[in-house]
Amino acid sequence: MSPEEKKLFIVSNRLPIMVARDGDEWMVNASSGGLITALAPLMKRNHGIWLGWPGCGPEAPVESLLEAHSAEQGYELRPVTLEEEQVEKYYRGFSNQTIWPLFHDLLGYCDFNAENWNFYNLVNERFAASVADFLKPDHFVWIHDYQLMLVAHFLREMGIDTHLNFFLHIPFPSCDLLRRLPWKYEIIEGLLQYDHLGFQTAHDRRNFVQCVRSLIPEAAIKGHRQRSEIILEGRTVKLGTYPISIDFDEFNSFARSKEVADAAWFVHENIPKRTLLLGIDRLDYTKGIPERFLAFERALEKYEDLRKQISLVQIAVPSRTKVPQYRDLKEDLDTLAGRINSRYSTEGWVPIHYMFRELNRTQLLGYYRACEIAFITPLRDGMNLVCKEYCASSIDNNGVLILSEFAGAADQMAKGALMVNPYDLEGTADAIYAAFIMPGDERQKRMKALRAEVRRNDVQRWIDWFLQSDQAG
Ligand code: GDG
Repeated sequence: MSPEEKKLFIVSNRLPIMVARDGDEWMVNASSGGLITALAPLMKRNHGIWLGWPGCGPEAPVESLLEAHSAEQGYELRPVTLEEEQVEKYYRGFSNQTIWPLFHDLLGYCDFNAENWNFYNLVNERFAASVADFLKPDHFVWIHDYQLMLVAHFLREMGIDTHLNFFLHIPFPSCDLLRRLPWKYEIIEGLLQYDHLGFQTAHDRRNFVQCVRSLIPEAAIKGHRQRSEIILEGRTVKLGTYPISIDFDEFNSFARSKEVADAAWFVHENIPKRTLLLGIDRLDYTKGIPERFLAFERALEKYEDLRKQISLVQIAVPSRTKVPQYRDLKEDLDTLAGRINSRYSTEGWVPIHYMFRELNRTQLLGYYRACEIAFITPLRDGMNLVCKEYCASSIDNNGVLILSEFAGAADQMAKGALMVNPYDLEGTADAIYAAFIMPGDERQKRMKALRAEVRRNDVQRWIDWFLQSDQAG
């Protein structure tokens, strides 16, 4: 049976919904985020199963809530409920305070805590047990992301030899960085229990191969241009590069709707006669928001003709608010935006419009359409879907994209975007000015190239690549 004929069985830390208590009642709320945005359309078509944490513990009547929601969504949602201590140590602890910063090259943020590691194992084992409960022979099992790197290991321990696929949404670090992790062998050996590993970029895949070469010298490595294979103890693990993307057509057509046009008009009506520079990110230290504010400040300092002519609109979506480093970042940004605004604001002009909130989809596309320049400068990012969504929504081909060279998307977008090193404030300030003065025909040429790239390599292509590579050879 080919992967296309099978039923998709997606496993991820979070379900695409959250169950939460509202007074005496339990509510199901749809969530947002890169993975959900990418997979939901396919799951609906395929009537698949999605297994993950619904955001609550075993006290919620989760089965009945999800049954109703599954019928609505068009695919089955299966919960792995977690106790608060598990969420604290597996998710906020090991996943988000060890793996997340380490894999984004930010060693200084890492907390290497043995108890959190134990909980990471325990919860991965629970996920594996739930997969085993629902697994059928016609399933194509596709496990996602850094929270669940050990699920295959525990399934193998249970004697399950089903073909297992994994996709890593975040970068894979260099060997020098991974070596700092006290549990590096367990992570690498655990990942090698999958049959097929997908990475966002060739760079991530090469980093993984280097780690295997250095830590497991008995592994044989065969290299291809797009793929590699690792042969160990008689098993072959396929490695591929699959840059994730978006549903181009969906953004392209929704961006033309009257409601989005109205939302875009509203944005400019409130900040009239300015060129708008847009940043939209989860509030996360990997996204380079303080550096972005400083580069913007440097641009105002260096290029006087930008003053009163340009404003930075930064939407910071609340994220991981219980992790101390995220709360600190929020405070730092509040101070920084306040300092820059007090330094430069004049009557009728505020340099930084900074909002700590989530937008609905119409507002999100309204901002994409209204803002003349997208300013997307992560210090490190697995891919970054916001930059692709901005291009797909730029229906008049008039937007300019400033993009960090450390986003996974840089490989595909470098030809049309103005590429920057977010640590280089001077160079980034110059890119802001270059975007501001860019002639219309050059904007059009660049944005057409970017839109063609995102249209060609859309999310369906990503899924096809992954499924077909799994089938090939
Ligand atoms: C991880 C990796 C990788 C954002 N603000 C709002 C909103 N969003 C949506 C965007 C986009 C998604 O959230 C963010 O995706 P990103 O890719 O930019 O970033 P992460 O959340 O860090 O995602 C990343 C991704 O996984 C996929 O593999 O690209 O590198 O870190 O879709 O539209 N949506 C709504 N309101 C907002 O205010 N509705």
